[in-house]
Amino acid sequence: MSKVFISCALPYANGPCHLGHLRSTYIPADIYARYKRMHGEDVLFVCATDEHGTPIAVRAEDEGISPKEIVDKYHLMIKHDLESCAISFDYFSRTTDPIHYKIAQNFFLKLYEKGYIYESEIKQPYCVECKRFLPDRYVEGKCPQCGGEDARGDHCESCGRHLDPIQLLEPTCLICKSTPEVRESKHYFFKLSHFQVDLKNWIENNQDLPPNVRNYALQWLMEGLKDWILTRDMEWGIPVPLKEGEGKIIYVWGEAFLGYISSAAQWSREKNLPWQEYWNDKTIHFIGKDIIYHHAIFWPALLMAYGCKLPSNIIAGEYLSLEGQKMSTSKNWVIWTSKFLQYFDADSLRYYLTVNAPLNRDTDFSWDDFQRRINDELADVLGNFLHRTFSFTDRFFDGLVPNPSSFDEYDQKLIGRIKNAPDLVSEYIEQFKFREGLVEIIKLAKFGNKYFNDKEPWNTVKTNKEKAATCIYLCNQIAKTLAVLLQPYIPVKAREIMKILDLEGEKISWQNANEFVPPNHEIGKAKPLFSKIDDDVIKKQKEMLYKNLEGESKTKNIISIDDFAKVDLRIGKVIGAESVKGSDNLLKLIVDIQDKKIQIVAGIARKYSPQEIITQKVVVLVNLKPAKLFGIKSEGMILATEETMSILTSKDASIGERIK
Ligand code: B3M
Ligand code: ZN
Repeated sequence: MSKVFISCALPYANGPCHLGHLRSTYIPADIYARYKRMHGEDVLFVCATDEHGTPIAVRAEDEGISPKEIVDKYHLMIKHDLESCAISFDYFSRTTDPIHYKIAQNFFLKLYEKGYIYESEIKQPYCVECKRFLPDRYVEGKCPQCGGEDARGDHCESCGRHLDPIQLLEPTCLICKSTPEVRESKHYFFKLSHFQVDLKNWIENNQDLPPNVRNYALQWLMEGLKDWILTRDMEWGIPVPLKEGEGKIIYVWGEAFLGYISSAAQWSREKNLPWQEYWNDKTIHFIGKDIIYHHAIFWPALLMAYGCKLPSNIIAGEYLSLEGQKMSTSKNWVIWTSKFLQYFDADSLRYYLTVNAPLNRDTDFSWDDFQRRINDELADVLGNFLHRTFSFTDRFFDGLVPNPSSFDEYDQKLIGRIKNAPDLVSEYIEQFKFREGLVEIIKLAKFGNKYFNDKEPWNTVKTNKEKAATCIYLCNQIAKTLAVLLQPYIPVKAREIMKILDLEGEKISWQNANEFVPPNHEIGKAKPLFSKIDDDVIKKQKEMLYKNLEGESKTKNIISIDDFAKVDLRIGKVIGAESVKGSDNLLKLIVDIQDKKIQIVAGIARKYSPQEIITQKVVVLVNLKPAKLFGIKSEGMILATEETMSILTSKDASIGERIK
């Protein structure tokens, strides 16, 4: 049995999974893995969360928690998201697993020993305030190439170029905003340039590589490869396994790839089977197109350096936009998987994201188009065909697949379509043309519907029952073929169809998708499999999505530090409190702010009684224009949250202290 190692790009454990991830990487890989298994190949399908890197470390610092807390949370979330979409990994691990550390460190050591990793003293931004070097995202500034404002130490958002952090113009430390100085630091470099010729040969001779991967890779090779810095001065990461490298960690892209192997190694340990056999037979990486460089250049070079077999293929899914606009998690212009699955099932998502466009083309998720395809294709074509076939079998043939009589030319044509279908779809899937394969399956269902209409079994059942029997016999055969061929695409629904056909227990393989169910085989009752999506459901989704954008523009209402300086906030102590007659909301307070005592009417009575608020230290806005509430003068404002009306307090601050 031939073996195949299939991997998906490792999602960073700093956010949940969204539809873009699923479309470019996870759904296509899963279709492929499921298909291969059904085709009788021995599959090892792995992934893991990528848990290092500066975005995670920076975020942890921002939130005042440890990176581990962040990755623990998102590892579980991502795992859950992918499981909910029926992504059938054999193993899903994490790059913080001790096995991964060991494998990554051994890999580094071996390259070092072989002379492919060397040391070099380089200039790096260093923050004197924070007393540390500032790798990658820890330093921000203007891009030296395009002048873009939001460049990071390693990357410019505006022009997409890879940057050297000391080239940044007007650099500032992301954490304390001070200007870093340039200091020397010793780092480890990978001799990528050494592999220029070998890589070029590999890419040129690998006819299987899809054009997008090939063309990008060749373009970079033409520009000439430079050595890669493989270490960072920071804590969060895998320590460099050398005495002289103490305090340094391996750059996230220098170890994340090993996640494919460490995940497989854990699988091996549990199953007591060697993952290497899979890797050496055939390895296919599924990735998003933004990391073609890493997978087509950097990773193969690392493998060459180590002396390991190179991947057989790299499949790079292109981007998904949302309602015609680029997806953006920071702008909340995104659909999260878990949110989507609150309203729709995973198979409808798998269907839509596959049928929508070929994988090697950018495409758009639009709610209207989603509704149209589900309603027209899944419900009207597929669902309708199956439903009428099963109900007819039940109603007129006691739930038994009828005995056919002779086949006419039309029947023969239909039989031909069924017999051809598995090979046809197979050919597409083998070429990673998942959409084309799915379209073929839907075409078969469409053909089935037309056949059913043309044969009019509702008439012949009364006039010529043999004819009706032949028609329904063949329709059940189409149903079976559809159920098998749909397994890789919409596994949950496909299994439900199998269940109605009472074929669940059988060994279903791709090859027997076109074997006929024998006459008199009893099937179950029809039940609605694909329901239509109502207009208001879609309307509601669109409203929710566009509301995200409004929220975004609200928080974008930036004020300057000078604007903020106008706001005089102080710590005050409540020294008098009473209810306001005729109001359930208001309390009349006297607040001591040290240089004077002021009277404030505060809308917090539903939350606090006068007894509860008295003697509390609160945050007071003291330079608010005085106003009258319920006829009582109010000279300031107590800060409290909007919904839960919790007052902001401070235990340690002294009365009268200014807040800046
Ligand atoms: N963690 C995610 C990305 O850049 C990155 C993939 C690693 S694959 C070894 O899409
Ligand atoms: Zn700093």
